[in-house]
Amino acid sequence: MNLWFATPAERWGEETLPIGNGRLGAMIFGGIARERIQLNEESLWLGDETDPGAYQAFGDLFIDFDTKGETKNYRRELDIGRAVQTVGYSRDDVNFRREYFTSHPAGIMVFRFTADKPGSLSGMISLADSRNGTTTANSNGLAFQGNLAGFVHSQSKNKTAYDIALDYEARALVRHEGGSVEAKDGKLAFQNVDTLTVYLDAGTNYVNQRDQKWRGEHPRRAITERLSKASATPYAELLTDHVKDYQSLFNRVALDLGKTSPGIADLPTNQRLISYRGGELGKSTDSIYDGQSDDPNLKGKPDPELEALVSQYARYLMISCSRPGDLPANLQGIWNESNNPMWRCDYHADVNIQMNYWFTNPANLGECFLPFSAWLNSIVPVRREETKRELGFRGWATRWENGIFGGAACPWSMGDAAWLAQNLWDHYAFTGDKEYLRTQAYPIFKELCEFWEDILKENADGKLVAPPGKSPEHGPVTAGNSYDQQLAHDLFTNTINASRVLGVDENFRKKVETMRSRLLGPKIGKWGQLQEWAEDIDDPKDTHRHFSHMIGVFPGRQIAPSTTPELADAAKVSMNARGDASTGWSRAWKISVWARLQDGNRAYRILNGLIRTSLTPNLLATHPPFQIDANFGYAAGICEMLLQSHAGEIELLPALPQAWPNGKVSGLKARGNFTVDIEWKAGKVTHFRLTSPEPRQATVRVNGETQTVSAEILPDPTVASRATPENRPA
Ligand code: FUC
Repeated sequence: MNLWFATPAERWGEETLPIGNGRLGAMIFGGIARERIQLNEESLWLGDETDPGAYQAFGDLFIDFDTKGETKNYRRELDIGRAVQTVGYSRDDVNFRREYFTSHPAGIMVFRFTADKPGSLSGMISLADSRNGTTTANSNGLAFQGNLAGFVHSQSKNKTAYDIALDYEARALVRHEGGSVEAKDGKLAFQNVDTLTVYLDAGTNYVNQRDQKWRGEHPRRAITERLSKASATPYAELLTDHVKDYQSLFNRVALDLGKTSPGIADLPTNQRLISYRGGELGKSTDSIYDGQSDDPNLKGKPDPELEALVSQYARYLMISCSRPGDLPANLQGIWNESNNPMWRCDYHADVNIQMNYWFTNPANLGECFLPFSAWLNSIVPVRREETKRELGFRGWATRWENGIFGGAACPWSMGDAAWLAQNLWDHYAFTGDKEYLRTQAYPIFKELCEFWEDILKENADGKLVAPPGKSPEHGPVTAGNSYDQQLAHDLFTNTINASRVLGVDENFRKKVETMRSRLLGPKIGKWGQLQEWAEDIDDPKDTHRHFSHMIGVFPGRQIAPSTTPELADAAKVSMNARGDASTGWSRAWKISVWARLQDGNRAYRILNGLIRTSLTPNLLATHPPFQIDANFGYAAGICEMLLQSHAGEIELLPALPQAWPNGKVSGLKARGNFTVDIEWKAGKVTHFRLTSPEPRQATVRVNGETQTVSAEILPDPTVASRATPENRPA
């Protein structure tokens, strides 16, 4: 459960190791003479209601240590079983140790520096605003504050200023044992200290309420309160509370895909990646993670523990960047060091944010999904207004790029909103939480159906088709693209089901049923492919990273080998033409698509290729600098390979590859709020268990045969699945 390195990180995003508590995040370099801790807070965004703006870096904490002598036994480590990062080394017979964590219960970050000989720590602490604001210091700590007025992201074309400018503030409180600490020129000098503890917090005045103009109280009061409370708590207690809170989520799933030989499992993570790829140990890893090329001549060493680690790492990352009450994970989760980040580090709604959240429920992190719902509900009023103003339709739509104030950019993309709504449906389908469905999801479904009612047009054959648009993000602008058609079908299906479950809107439901039956459906084209466009124009040489006509296979459920075998075969033809290699998130999606098409070996080959080519040494997925969707999409793929529940039954090991003949998994979730444990040997299920908080039965497919199984009653650990619209505290 560890990522570890024998050297400090040099490159942000590729070598630094992330920590976070949902709201606050940091990337830690672990430098010996200079420690750099790069800081983020989720709500530090530029933008307004007409432009997504961009997510911003917050600042950096630097610690310069007085160092003399030779450093030995350096080890930098992230324990994802406890969500604690450590750095250890020795010099002149003194052992130095650092510990870093971000506590969700205490709401702050804690960094502790110790040595086993008293008085060994001397140096200087600085705190820097990413916008060059002034830092003030007193003997207790450091602080900076500012306002985002005057900053504009380079992609915000017609903007010289945004209508919204958030206030922000960061504070570090410093405590020490032994020696002395004093303020000096906006920094803190520490001399002959035994133990140094830094408590850090940052925030903005953002609230997710449009009627409050997106701004609430200045963050200073909350920051000061959290810091004084945390610094008055014994360190051991802070740490214990943090680990307990983290493990209450993380420990729900255990995954064993087979044993790795100790010689490989013990390698530092960067070397382990080289071994996995079949490269030469000790060599630089640079050429490995270019995201595209995979040298088939390199025979990598099997490392099933790494394959499982990458999946559990996704759970670590999700717990660290998306907790109830927070904003959802953006393109980089919460970690970003740039004020002009790639793709605004935003919420892309034509696959990326949806992919971030595909695995949360299957991987038993239902609570971590709630920020997605809260964000989506918060932006609806803005989206509705712009839709009415520009398109004249009821309901709402969005565009590919989205921010936190409802502003969106790029062309209108009709299917995007229905795709976002699909995640909401899935949250209900997994948790069975009707209150959630009634308050957070169904109102969105209903309004989106009205939008589709307004935009669908009858074609010459009497079928309903979406207006001209793009199939993300390539090809011509045409009517009735599979992207839109499949998503309308999905939305209508979810709306029909939801209105039945809630016992509401019978007449409306009938109308939606009629619309669904009249939709132009999936078509098989001249080379046997599943058509991406209404016209039979797919190019068999097209290897574009998006393959939006597969939404019906995964994450949707319109096309499946058991229900629509011809369409499933056509999907295989298209996916074969698209090929396996692509950028990280595209590979990740392919794992799940092939798992749904029940080809476990193919899914495995893609998963293997993703690790070989698309992970940087810190196991984050590259799409320079990195993009977290592929980490999350990878975990979704593993879940789909081991368990599926979209087709009315729970299927165990639907796409198990030969590479994992023996293994076990516990704690995965199936639709209907079942928790599932599976053990297998020689590719066959040898033991399984279904639990549920309520007495209920399920049809379970085990080794090709179905059986009716009564679940054992077990309380549900998901504490916060009952969501009310989150009023995010400033
Ligand atoms: C979509 C993708 C790009 C990138 C961006 C953030 O536009 O096509 O590859 O992932 O989102």
